[in-house]
Amino acid sequence: MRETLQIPESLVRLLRAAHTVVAFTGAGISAESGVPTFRDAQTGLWARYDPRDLATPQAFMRNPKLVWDWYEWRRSLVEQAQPNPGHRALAVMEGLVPEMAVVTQNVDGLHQRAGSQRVIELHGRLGRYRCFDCGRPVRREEAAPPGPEGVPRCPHCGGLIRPDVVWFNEPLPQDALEQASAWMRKADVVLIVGTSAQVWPAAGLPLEAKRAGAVLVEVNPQPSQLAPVVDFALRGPAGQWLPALVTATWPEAASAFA
Ligand code: BV8
Ligand code: ZN
Repeated sequence: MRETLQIPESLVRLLRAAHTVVAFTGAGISAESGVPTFRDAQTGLWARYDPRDLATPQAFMRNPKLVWDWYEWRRSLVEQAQPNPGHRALAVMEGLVPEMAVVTQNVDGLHQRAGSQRVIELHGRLGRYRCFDCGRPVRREEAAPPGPEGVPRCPHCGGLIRPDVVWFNEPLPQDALEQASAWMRKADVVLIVGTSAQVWPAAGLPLEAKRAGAVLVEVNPQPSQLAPVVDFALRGPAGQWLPALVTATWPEAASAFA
């Protein structure tokens, strides 16, 4: 029998009284779906690469096929993955609070597949592509055949196509960042789930919420860089603690996890 996860009564009261809830998520919420986090050693043929050396425009210019293949590998991992109870708990919560948004650093689309309606993707999305040169969105099926670099090309200008994700040293999509910031400033409770909070400017968003008076709750087996400023820490896997949090706060929703 799994030990019952004790949710502090004060947190239950705060969540029940909350009007606006924001979930700020990172790779850790998808770990229980079998999608490796950035901090985990990468598996198989990618074990010898540090993601931060691959997720840059410089890496793509230096070796387009290596970066392309790495993203295609991750895209196949994600397509085989299923949302886990952590993703589903956030989707259930969205129907139980007056208003809620998920602000995610993840590019795996698992929040949407779990049923979350309002998801703000700060770092783009696997499986979506754009031209490295002219920037136009390019659907995989309309891409021109690969050139000598072994990467499909843009049907408009012949440039290389690339995953539509935000690489290091690239700006975040302005509209996503502004929407995320607006949600953080009006949040009553922010759930910080599965992120080491080392990547900026995303990691600064929960601090905006705190400055505006939000209560911060961290759900993570390890303390993140935001641990010193959170009000509650649920030290364990999101796949266990988020369902426990929803069930403790809204007992009528328990059937969602039966
Ligand atoms: C930019 C998409 C400027 C691609 C990603 C200020 C200070 C310091 C540095 C900077 C700064 N401002 C900018 C920088 C540089 C850089 C940066 O932040 N560097 C860091 C490394 C120091 N930032 C940038 O380059 C950003 N761009 O600022 O541009 C600019 C402006 C104008 C014009 C030109 C330029 C762009 C950053 C975005 C990079 N793209 N992803 C892809 O996916 O391939 S980042 C990528 O890594 C993820 O999206 C994510 O954001 C990050 C990984 O972080 P996490 O999600 O937190 O995952 P991680 O593995 O780290 O941690 C997992 C956590 O889960 C752990 O805590 C673990 O304990 C926990 N966990 C594990 N299992 C579970 C669990 N939790 C719950 N349940 C479990 N079961
Ligand atoms: Zn193009």
